[in-house]
Amino acid sequence: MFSRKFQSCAQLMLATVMMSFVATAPARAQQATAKLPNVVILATGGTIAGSGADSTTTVGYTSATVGVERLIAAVPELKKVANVKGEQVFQIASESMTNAHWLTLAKRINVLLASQDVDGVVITHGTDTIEETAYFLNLTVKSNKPVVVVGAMRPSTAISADGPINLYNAVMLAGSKEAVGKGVLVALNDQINAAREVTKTNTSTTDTFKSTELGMLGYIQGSKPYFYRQSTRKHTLESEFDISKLDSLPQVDIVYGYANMNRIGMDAFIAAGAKGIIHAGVGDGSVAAQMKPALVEARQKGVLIVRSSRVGQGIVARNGEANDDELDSVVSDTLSPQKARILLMLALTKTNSTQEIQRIFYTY
Ligand code: DAS
Repeated sequence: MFSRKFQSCAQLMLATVMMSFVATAPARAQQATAKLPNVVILATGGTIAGSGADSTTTVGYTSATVGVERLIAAVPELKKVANVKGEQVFQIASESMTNAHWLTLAKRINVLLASQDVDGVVITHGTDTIEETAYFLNLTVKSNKPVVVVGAMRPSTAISADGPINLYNAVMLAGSKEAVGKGVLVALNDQINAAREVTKTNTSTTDTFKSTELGMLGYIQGSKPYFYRQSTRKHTLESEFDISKLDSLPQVDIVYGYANMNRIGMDAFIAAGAKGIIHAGVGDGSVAAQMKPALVEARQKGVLIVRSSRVGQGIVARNGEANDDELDSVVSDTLSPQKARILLMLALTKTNSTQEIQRIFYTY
């Protein structure tokens, strides 16, 4: 069909194209990598780094045993969505998270995000206090770059472990433009939640993280984030809190409300040096008659009182179930007791004024 001469020309051209394709492969790979965002994974432990006796162990496993490099190696697909580097910041079950861990983590994140070589950060974390760490970072990270906190409800050794896909989604989200400026995000189970509202709602199921009535921000589907709302409260760059020079936080404790409660716990916290008390009252932050003298005496000692609620949803109304003007107390708005504790600790690093702290609770 074709002359021999034409065939040899065609073969020569094909060989030339192939050779140039192979020769430029490293540059193209470099170019492709250059296009991917740079995401740092800060590992702190938890179930996502946990291991069980066998593949059916989904409770009664050991948390915080797998290192960050193994977590990354277990998900080679991460390379498709980001250039990833890992740091093992701690290796703990998150029920043991402390204020000191939070200060270390927030300071490290702020150093990383100040670098133009870092586009986003992922924190792998136990699920028990993921909502608290995320909220603390929401108030202390000084960048609008994405910060995504991720965990897992099944250990890495379990059948259908949720850690690998959660980690993949979190890294993708942390490298995405859509997540810029959204505040600290918690991403598990293909859902994107805001740090302020998200909470663990089930002790063991993979769909445990929800923002219940105020709603999650969006979904992750097919390696892409889809946002449908964003938080209306200030966070990250808009936050007035600066922890860069802090090496501790004021002691704030939580008193849980229940029928027939007494003041023993509250008095003990204050005797041990608490500068603030979160009163997690029943209902709309109600104060039992037998507790009122304890609150009055606490205020006389200069201890700041925040009325929160054990209920979990809704606004704790100022001067509703108690006279806050008379008690000189603050209401937590919609913040859970555990998140109200975080905000009060940070507020007390700036002021003891009840009026100022009430403004802070209506702002964040
Ligand atoms: N103990 C839990 C924790 O580390 C395990 C987990 O769910 O991550 O928070």
